[in-house]
Amino acid sequence: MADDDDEIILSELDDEELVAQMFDDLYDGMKEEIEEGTRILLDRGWQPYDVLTQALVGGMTVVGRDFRDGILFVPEVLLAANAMKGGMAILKPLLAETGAPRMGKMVIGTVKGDIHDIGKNLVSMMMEGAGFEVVDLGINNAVEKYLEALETEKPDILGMSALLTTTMPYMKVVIDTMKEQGIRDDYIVLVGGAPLNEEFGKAIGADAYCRDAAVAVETAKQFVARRHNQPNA
Ligand code: B12
Repeated sequence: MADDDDEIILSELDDEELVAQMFDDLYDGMKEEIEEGTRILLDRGWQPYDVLTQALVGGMTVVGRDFRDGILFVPEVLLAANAMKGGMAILKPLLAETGAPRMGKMVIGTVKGDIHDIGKNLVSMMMEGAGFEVVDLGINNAVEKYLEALETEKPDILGMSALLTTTMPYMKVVIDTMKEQGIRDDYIVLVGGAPLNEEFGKAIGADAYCRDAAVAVETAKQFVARRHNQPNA
C-alpha cells in the first residue's frame, strides 16, 4: 500500500532479492507486484524464458509444496495462480515474438474433470514462441472436444495435460478412442502434467511424456521433423 512505511520498493532490490521477493509475492497472491517484478527483470535485460522459469515457475514450486503439505489451501493457491498468470501475460508476447519459422500445429487441452491450466498455458506459450501454431481448448475437455478439434484444425500434434491422479487415466480414453476410429497414427500425441511420468506415457500409448515446456518444444520439433522426413507423410 502506498501509505505503508514498510513498503518494499521492488526496483531497489538486486536481482536475487527481487526474485526472492517475487516468490513471497506469488505465495501471497499479489498480482500487481508480480507484474511489476516481471517488468523490472525484463528491463534489467533478463530473458523472458529466465523470468518465467526462475521467478514464476520457481515461486509456484514453493506454493505447490505448501499446498501438498496442507499449509496452503485452494483459495490461496487460486490467488497465487492468478498472480502467476499476470506475469505470464506480460511474457507471452515476448516469448511468441522470436520470429521462429512455422514449425507445425498443435491442439492442446486439459482433460475432463481437471481445471489446472497453468502448465498447459506455459506449454502453449513456449510452443508459440518456437514457431508452432497452437489451438488451446482450455480445461475440462471430454474426448468429443478433442476429436472435434482434430477434425477441424488438422494439427500435427495433440497435447493433453492432467494434474490429478484421478484425471490422468482419461488420456487413455482419448487415445483409445482415436485408435478405435483409426486416426491414432495421424497425430503426434504428447502428454504432460506433474503426476505423469514416462512409463505412464508409454502405457497409455502416447508418443511421448514431456516433463516441462522446454522438453515439450524439443520433443515436438523432433517428432515433426521425423514426420516430415517420411516419404508419404
Ligand atoms: C495451482 C494448483 C491448483 C489451482 C489451479 C489453478 C489453475 N488455473 O491452474 C487450483 C487451486 C484451482 C487447484 C485445484 C485443485 N487441486 Co491443485 N494444484 C495446484 C499446484 C499447486 C500447482 C500446479 C501448477 O500450476 N504448477 C505449475 C506448472 C507450471 O507446472 P505443471 O502444471 O506441472 O506443468 C508443467 C509440466 O507438467 C508440463 N506439462 C503440463 N501440462 C502439459 C501438457 C503437455 C501436452 C505437455 C507436453 C507438457 C505439459 O509442462 C508444464 C510447464 O513446464 C499443484 C501442485 C503441483 N506440485 O503440481 C496442485 C495439485 C496438482 N492439486 C492437487 C489437488 C488435490 C487439487 C484439488 C483436487 C484440491 C481440492 N481439494 O479441491 C483441486 C482440483 C480441481 C480440479 N478438478 O481440477 C494435487 C493433486 C494430487 C493428485 N495426486 O492428484 C496437487 C499435486 C497438490 C498436492 N500435492 O496435493 N490446484
